[in-house]
Amino acid sequence: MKRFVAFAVMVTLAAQAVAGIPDIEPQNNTLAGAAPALINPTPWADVGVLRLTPNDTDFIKIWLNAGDFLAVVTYPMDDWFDPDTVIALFDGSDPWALAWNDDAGGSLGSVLRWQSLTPGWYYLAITGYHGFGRDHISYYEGAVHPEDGLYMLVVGVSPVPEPASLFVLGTGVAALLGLRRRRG
Ligand SMILES: [Ca+2]
Ligand SMILES: [Ca+2]
Repeated sequence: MKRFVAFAVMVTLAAQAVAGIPDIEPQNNTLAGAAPALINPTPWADVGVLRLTPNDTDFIKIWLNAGDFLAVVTYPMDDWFDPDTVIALFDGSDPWALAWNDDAGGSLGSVLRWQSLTPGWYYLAITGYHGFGRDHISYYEGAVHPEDGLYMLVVGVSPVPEPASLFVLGTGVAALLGLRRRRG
């Protein structure tokens, strides 16, 4: 049974790794049309190769639990500089971004790290650079930009260890030690 469970977990992980983050066009240009939904038991990470075309934006829906850390990286596949990406995270109701980034690490790619305080669906937006206003939804919906090319998208979600689960772990370790002592 244990062996079967381990096998099932391995198959599931492999399937997720192969599936990757798909490029869904053209309906993902607005927050309302965001696709696909990324929801997995935490911690998880996934990667995809997506294309930005002129005026294109990619919205991706992501589920975050309370306390989850979201990390996002875009890697412009033409020598770190093309396409010049801008990324932002929205909660679905506030037009102002929870977090955003344009250029990171000496490239024109973008990096974002953010912690969720409430569980829910969040919306990641990726578009081409076209001036200022990068912290507002209007920059991403109806964007007008010349960027054209492939970028690698890496998304990772990691949980904060809960005091409750640490307590359970601690109790388990204490029980094991107790068992050992009794046997020894
Ligand atoms: Ca798009
Ligand atoms: Ca950029």
